[in-house]
Amino acid sequence: QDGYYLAKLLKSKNYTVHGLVRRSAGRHAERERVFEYLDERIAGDVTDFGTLCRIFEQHDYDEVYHLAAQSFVAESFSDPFSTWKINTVGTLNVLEAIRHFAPNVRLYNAASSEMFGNEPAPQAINTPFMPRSPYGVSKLAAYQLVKNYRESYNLYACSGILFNHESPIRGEQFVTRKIVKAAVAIKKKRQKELRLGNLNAMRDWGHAEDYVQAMHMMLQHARPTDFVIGTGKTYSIRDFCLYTFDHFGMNYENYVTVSPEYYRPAEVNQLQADIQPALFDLGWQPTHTLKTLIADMITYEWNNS
Ligand code: G4F
Repeated sequence: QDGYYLAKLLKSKNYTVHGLVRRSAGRHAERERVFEYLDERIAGDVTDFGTLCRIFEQHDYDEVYHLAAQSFVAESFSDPFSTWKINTVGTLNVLEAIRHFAPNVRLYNAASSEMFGNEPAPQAINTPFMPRSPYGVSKLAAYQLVKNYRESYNLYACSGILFNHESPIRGEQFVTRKIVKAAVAIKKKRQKELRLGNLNAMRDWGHAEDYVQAMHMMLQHARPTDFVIGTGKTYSIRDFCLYTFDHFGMNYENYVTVSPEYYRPAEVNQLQADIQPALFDLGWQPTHTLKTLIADMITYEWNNS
């Protein structure tokens, strides 16, 4: 999702865009679509240090956006080892390869609001980090590595602590796409119910198309600086269901059931970004509200399912 919107943005600014793409046996339409704006696909994997070194040795990049991750929080509880390897060792590989072969590159690292855990909302850049999942821990370690490399080796390396960001092409396991997909399928009489986990968790949801603008702006900033990026608003999963089903004149309570299988061993209860520095120091602001985000997701789903 983020790679797609970022490549689209960079192409609109006349960049040449290369994408590091993991080899995959299958080719399905949605996966292919995300490559639409790439000038070149470079086969590779962030867990493979040798390949990264070779890539940075052979190309003279100006900017690097490190978005590669095992980004599904629930999966990190069932597979913490690969989460750690991809998210933390992967970031270390990128940093080491840049340090040795491309020390003048500007690096953006995708950090996450999951790093805050249950610290009280709103969360800001100086809020303590208390992650509640192997995913959050892996992202926090990567965040600290980026900071450490910036300070130790004078690299232009910074992290965006991004709150949840969604879009029509969000992965289907994430709760927003799952809800939108189900509401459309129910309206089209292809599905009868939707099983979810914790409806009371609250998230600060923005549109990925807005958030890639912030990534780009961070790399144009005079000094490498970490920023919190969100909308500053928070809503529950229940609210998201209510607005989505309401779009079709349906009451979500008639279709949504709570199933313990979707509960996590530990939950992050409420995320809400303090976006003052993003507004005033970075000059970025979101253009979407939760309702326009949901409308965009519904339109796509309705036309493509
Ligand atoms: O959509 P989610 O899976 O996203 P989550 O866990 O907040 O993580 C996302 O945002 C992070 C930024 O804060 C990113 F770093 C991360 O990579 C990812 O993009 O779940 C959102 C909430 C959770 O509280 C979860 O418990 O929805 C709750 N939920 C309730 N029922 C469910 C479900 N989540 C999923 N995926 N599926 C359910 O059925």
